[in-house]
Formats: sequence, C-alpha cells, structure tokens
Amino acid sequence: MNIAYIALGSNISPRESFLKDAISLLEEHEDITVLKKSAVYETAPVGYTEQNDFLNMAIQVKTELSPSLLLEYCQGIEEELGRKRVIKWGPRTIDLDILLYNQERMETEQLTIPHPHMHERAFVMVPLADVDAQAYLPHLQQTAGEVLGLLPSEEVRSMSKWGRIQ
Ligand code: PH2
Ligand code: MG
Ligand code: MG
Repeated sequence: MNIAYIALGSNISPRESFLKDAISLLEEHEDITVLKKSAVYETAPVGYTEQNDFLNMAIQVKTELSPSLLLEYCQGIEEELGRKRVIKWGPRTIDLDILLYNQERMETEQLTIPHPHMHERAFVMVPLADVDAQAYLPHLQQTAGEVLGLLPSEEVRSMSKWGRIQ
C-alpha cells in the first residue's frame, strides 16, 4: 500500500464540477482510494497571470499503482475532462499533479517526485498542509506544515477558503 498526495487545480468554468469529476474518476479506479480531501481554496493565478482565478485543493490517496501508472491515470482524467495544453501554465479545466509518493524521490522524463515546485507555491502547500501537516517532503527533510511556515505570509493570507467538496 502506497500513500500519495495529489494537487488539483481548475480555472475554467465550471471549476467545482471539474474538481468533483476528477475525484470521482480517481475513486472509480479499483487500485485508488481517496482517503482525505482538503478544503477548496480560490487563488490568484501564479506564473502566467492573464487568466482566471483557480480553485485549488489537495487530496491524500492510497494506491496500489506505481508512480508512473498513477501519472498515466491522472493524465487520462485530464484528457477526459477536456484539458487542452495550449499555453504552458495557462488555463486548464483540470490539472492533477502528483506531489508526493510515500517518501520516495524519483526523476524520469515524465515525472519528478516530489513535485519540483511544490514548496514554492502557497496554492499547493496550504491545501497540502490542510490534508496532512505531517506529510513529509523527503527532498527538504521537512513536513508540509514546516514548509508552509517558510512561505511569504502575504501569499498564504491571500488564499481564501472557498468551500468543500463532499
Ligand atoms: N497552476 C499552474 C500555474 N499557475 N496558479 C494557481 N493559482 N493555481 C494553480 O493551480 C496554478 C497556477 C500550473 O500548473
Ligand atoms: Mg500538471
Ligand atoms: Mg500544475
């Protein structure tokens, strides 16, 4: 049994439905169980800023899939939910990023775990610490709660709680 954390983001309407549908599709897989969901946060776009605000959240899953099979399944969900890769870091119906997989570190052409930018981004770290403040980032040797404490406080405060998904 493996524990993974996945970040979800959507900034194309209907954002909440895309989050919900992505979670349902993850749950449909017999080798994936969604254990915990963070609150949903509304966040200003980071990187490419000429786009709509995002809804972001994070989940903890239990899975029998390897990291690469989990990635493949997540990419299938992105495709099924109509994601078009037009602009790098641009608008998306749904983005599923694997953040952590057990306490493993790996780097292939397709996938780097832990996610290389996760610790820089309040829109990832706030939901992750909400799901599990004790989640351990092996590349930084710190927990999600500790890493969150190092992020600029204006950025963290700008994250507004938007709601919850059942
Ligand atoms: N995802 C990006 C780029 N910028 N900004 C926010 N607020 N939320 C995201 O999920 C996001 C982003 C690339 O994946
Ligand atoms: Mg992605
Ligand atoms: Mg992303």
